[in-house]
Amino acid sequence: MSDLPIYEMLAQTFASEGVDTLFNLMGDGNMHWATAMAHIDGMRVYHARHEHCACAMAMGYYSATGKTGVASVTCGPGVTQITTALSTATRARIPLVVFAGESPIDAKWYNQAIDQAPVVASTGAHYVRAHSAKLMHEYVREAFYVARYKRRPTVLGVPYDLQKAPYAGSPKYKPSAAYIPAPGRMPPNPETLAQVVDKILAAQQPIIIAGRGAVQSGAQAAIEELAEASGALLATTLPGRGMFDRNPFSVGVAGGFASDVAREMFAQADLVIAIGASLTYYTVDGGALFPKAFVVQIDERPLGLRDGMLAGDLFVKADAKAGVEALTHALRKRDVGTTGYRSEQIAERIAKTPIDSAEFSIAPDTFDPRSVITELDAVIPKDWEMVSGSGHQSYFQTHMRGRRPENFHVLREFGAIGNSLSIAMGVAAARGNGKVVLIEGDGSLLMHIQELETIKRHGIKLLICVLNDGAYGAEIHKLRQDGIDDSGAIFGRTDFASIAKGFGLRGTNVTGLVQLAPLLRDYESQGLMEIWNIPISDQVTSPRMRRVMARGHGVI
Ligand SMILES: Cc1ncc(C[n+]2csc(CCOP(=O)(O)OP(=O)(O)O)c2C)c(N)n1
Ligand SMILES: [Mg+2]
Repeated sequence: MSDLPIYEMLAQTFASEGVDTLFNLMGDGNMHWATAMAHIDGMRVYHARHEHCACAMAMGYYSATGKTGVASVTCGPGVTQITTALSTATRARIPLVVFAGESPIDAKWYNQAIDQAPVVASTGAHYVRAHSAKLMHEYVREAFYVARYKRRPTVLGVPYDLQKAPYAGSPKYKPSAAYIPAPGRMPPNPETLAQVVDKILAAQQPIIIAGRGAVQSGAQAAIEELAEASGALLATTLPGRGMFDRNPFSVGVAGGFASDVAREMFAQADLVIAIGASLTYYTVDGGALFPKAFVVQIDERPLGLRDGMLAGDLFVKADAKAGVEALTHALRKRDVGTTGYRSEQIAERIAKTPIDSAEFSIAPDTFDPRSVITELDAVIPKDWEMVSGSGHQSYFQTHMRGRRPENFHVLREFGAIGNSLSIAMGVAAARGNGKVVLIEGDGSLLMHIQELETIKRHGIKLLICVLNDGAYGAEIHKLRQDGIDDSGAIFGRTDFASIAKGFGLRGTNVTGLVQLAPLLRDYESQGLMEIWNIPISDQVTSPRMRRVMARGHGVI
């Protein structure tokens, strides 16, 4: 038995897990531990203004670094505040560990007491009830093991009186890494591959969709080779976007956000090969994107049933890169020269068809969001980190070109607004070079605007571009379609430049798109976060919104 209080020992175990950055909001339940964390050499602790935001920052930190995100909240209200962040992390399969206090184990009554485990369980996250002074190492290890290996967010609940007791367990901590199998790349089954080769040889119009698993496996070059060998066009999921932007046979993103030409090509497809893509409801646009295609899925973890739909017709369980290389090899052995979907005419159609050619009348002093994105795409260097906001405006930024999927950060799996400012802060904290841009809607940004104070206090540098339609755009378009009063979703265009200045930061209300290039030079030449408040038309509806409205809402 040592004299070290449990909270000190727990901080050391987090450091042993490789944690170097913590996003925190203090209360009784976590303040001793968080202070001990701050005293660890090299540990960076960011103190947020809302617990939800602390968790979302940790998620952004993961998105930028691949390391487990770590946040901390107090017991009771600290935990109830984070249910949206946990639900988002669960759906996005983000390794996140949240150190939460629990109400004192020896108290007869405590005003913040709540049964935390079922609150956390309802979000799909894992809860570790740390009630034994002896088993503290096991608890921390379990939290990191579940977060990392099962890719499931985990909340560690430690009663705060117990945290002050002396630690009674073994002195040496064995980190979770020792318990995480590293089986290497899984090769595909040759018999299943032979069936895929048959399908490719019989296909006239094959399309490949590559997803996050393909990015993580480093499969991009191998996929382009397979596409060439099989005559397939190329597409990506939203998290994989940008992967093939330089390839003339790439149609960009698949799914609800797909361009006109991508939809046209998918409508004719007779074979779709999904690689490292789980084929969510959104990727297949609820089943409407490629109704005629036979679907092959190459994935380490094929799901079969996905979002209430049959995900594929033939499943190859394999690592994306290993599976694709083996498939190209098998195809080359049998190929008699397939051209598939590829021709000069197709490449020309892809190059020349506008993403969306619908016309709208744009009120004076506002901009077409499509022109705004084109200008931002030209002005913002291609290697900067791009964080995607939510709401209706998020469609437009999807069509920025020539950027790597690793530089896009999009965590929208739970469909909640209000996360992206914090996610961008986590990315910016990880990068520390100011080359981080958040493109966000006005409503979503206002939901947690208090974090501008955190930005100022910690000197976090990022650029925020607000596509400001003065409304909850996602709602007004649907209300208008149904002929219902839209005034409850219209608020007027908030003056974000003044808000930024009020927090001691920089802001500009943009009046002409020609301002953006000099504004970027200005932003780069100094050290503060900056907001560009760009008024956009509330008339321009995205093709996705138009289709959703035509179908009568349903799931969007
Ligand atoms: C937490 C949460 N509350 C409410 C909603 C419903 N909702 C979806 S989009 C949206 C409007 C977002 O407005 P803004 O950020 O300005 O983006 P816009 O749609 O105007 O482009 C709302 C209220 C939601 N998705 N999540
Ligand atoms: Mg808006």
